[in-house]
Amino acid sequence: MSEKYRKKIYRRTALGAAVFLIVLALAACAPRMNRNAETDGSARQMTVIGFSQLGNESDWRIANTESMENTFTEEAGYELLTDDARQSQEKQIAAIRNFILREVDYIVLAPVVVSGWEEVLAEARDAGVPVIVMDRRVETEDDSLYTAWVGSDMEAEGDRAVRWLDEYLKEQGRDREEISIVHIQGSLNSSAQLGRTAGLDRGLAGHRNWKLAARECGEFTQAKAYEVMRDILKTTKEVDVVYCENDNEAFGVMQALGEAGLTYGKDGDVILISFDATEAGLTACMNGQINLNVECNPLHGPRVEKIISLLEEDGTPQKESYVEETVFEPDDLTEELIRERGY
Ligand code: GZL
Repeated sequence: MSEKYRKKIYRRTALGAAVFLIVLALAACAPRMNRNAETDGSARQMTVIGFSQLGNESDWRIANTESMENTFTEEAGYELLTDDARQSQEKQIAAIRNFILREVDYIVLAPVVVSGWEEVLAEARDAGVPVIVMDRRVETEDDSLYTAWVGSDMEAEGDRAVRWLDEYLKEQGRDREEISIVHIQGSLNSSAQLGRTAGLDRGLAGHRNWKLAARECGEFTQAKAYEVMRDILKTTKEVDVVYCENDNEAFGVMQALGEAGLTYGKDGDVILISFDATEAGLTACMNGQINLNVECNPLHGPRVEKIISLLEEDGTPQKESYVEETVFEPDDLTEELIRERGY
């Protein structure tokens, strides 16, 4: 081999090695597409979940996010990408598109409102990314746009509250007197608000003596519920019942009622009904500040994982899975029971 040719071979080999090292360095900086988690030297295939969470507006929502984070851990073989949309559907849609680009294995969506999802869900379906809808519902003509839904029957929750109020007023001998009801709604056009409102509306339609004194949106938050209840009480103090669509709204309503000199709960002037049955909500109920707390269970992490595990084994999950739920009155509750419930 001539000296000239040997040098040529040497130069090419050195150049090739240099290019290889540069590519290696660039790959190390590339976004994480590698799905293998190195643990004790063995590579393991990770399942990547893109989770579009609607916000962190309430104790319920925080418990729901924690349930997902506690379930989809690296130890369990998952990479969980959580996006908090802060109540914005636009942000949720952008997050879903980002998850598609990142080629996640599954998308979990907690939708802030029921409508406006067709286009982005079709993009996910066409990209071959299964979407599991969790908690609130999406309304769509084409149910091929999502693989499965798991959550609560919000209309049934509303009906349970109305049935309880009917029986409670009968026990109190007040089933013939005019009952003035203030309704503090959750985030409008969310399936939670639509369902719980539908339950109350059926109650109002079925009881001629029940009158709707006011209906305002409390956005599932304590601050907004306090604000709207305070303003309602400036126009009337003739309030027999306040129907709050979640615990955080109930806390705001309590503050406004107290400031207006009205008592509430088990031995108070005003009957207080709430939804969620969070730890703080049940504690208030146990203390007699809330007359009825309707359970809405946020611990969907394990329920979503069951769906994903089935899909991983090429199984077909149930299209819709409803969570079994109950209601709580003050005498049903102890600190131990509340502690054991996990949220
Ligand atoms: C209900 C859930 C609602 C809760 C609120 O499933 O979507 O949203 O009732 C939460 O506390 O903000």
